[in-house]
Amino acid sequence: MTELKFIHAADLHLDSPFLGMQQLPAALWQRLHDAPFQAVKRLVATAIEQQVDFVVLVGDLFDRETQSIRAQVFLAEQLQLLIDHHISVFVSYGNHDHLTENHVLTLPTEVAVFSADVETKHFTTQTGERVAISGFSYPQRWLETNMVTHFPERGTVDYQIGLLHGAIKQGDENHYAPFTVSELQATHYDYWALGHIHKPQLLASQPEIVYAGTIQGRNKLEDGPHGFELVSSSTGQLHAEFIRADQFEWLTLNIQVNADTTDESLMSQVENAIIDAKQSVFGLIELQISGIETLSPALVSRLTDGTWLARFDQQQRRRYDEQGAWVYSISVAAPKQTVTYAQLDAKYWAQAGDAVFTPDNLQQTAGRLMQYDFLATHIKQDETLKAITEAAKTELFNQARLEEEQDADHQA
Ligand SMILES: [Mn+2]
Repeated sequence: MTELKFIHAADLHLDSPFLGMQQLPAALWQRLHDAPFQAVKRLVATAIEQQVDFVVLVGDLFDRETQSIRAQVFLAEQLQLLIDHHISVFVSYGNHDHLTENHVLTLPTEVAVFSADVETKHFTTQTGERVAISGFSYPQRWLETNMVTHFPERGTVDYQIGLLHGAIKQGDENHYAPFTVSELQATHYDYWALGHIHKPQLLASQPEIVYAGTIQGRNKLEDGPHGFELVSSSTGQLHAEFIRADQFEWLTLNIQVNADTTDESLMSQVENAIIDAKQSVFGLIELQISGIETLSPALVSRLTDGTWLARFDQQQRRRYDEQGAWVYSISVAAPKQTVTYAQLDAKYWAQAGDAVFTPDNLQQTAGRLMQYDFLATHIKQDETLKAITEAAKTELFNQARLEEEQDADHQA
């Protein structure tokens, strides 16, 4: 018999700006911007339908420290709906929405908000099960202390749950309440509800230590399904079940081109691939094109400079609703052959490439942009350096071929 049932969600990021997606048709962009709000509505509907005891929200409810009135009112209304259905709500704030005086007041008074110090709130289910919920909120954007040591020992309750918005300790820079899995296990709590990492994941199973993930993926790095966890008890143990709530999924479609590919044939090839990949939620697609060394340099240029995609937009603008997908970007896999300059030894060419495309050089080039947390994170990712290196290789390869063609034209 289920004695306890609750929902664990985190990283709602209401008011995410979805920067870089403004090229979407206005109606589609509006749907994307609304997606985190719709996902929260789905969470609330599930909570009511499943008659859960309570909902825990583990940080980053809002995307920024100052939230729009709309986002504040929306969340207050949704939480009020839970309270009206006798579902308790526990909230801890994270690094994106850390405690400031202005937003604590906007939530319904019945919502239990954790303060900057670890505290424990008690709850008794209708069947008499006693639950202790321990957690804290971020007092500022960064929190370098190990907060796990501040969590109390497991009390004499039926279930003890820890709320922690943070990241596993690694390297030198640990700005988000760093912890290790064994530290969490040593508390002997019955469940750890984590926030901060946007990919849903199970870190350990006894007890379950779970990142609910962000409720709606916000960019291509947040691919795969997103939602929240429905946690229920079974023979004294708590088990999380992932429930999808997202409205959009970020996908990559691999497209192999060859010597016969033309602008038009590529459009049909992509449309067919989209139909084959169709799924239950709307797909935001990045095309990953391989085999460009077989294409004419002019077609490669149209793929890399956005010309082809602009033409494809005319087509997808009419069909995106029915197809349930939109191609927002093209990424071209660098050619397997490297550029050969007759006067340059291939070995030195490769060495120069290795010397130029280093994490240090990239960060130096980014300069003041590194001051922004989200950009710094992006720039430091291995994938970013790899993508820039690939793009440069493609560009050089294609430039060399265009030059060859021009030389040939002049000689003719
Ligand atoms: Mn977050």
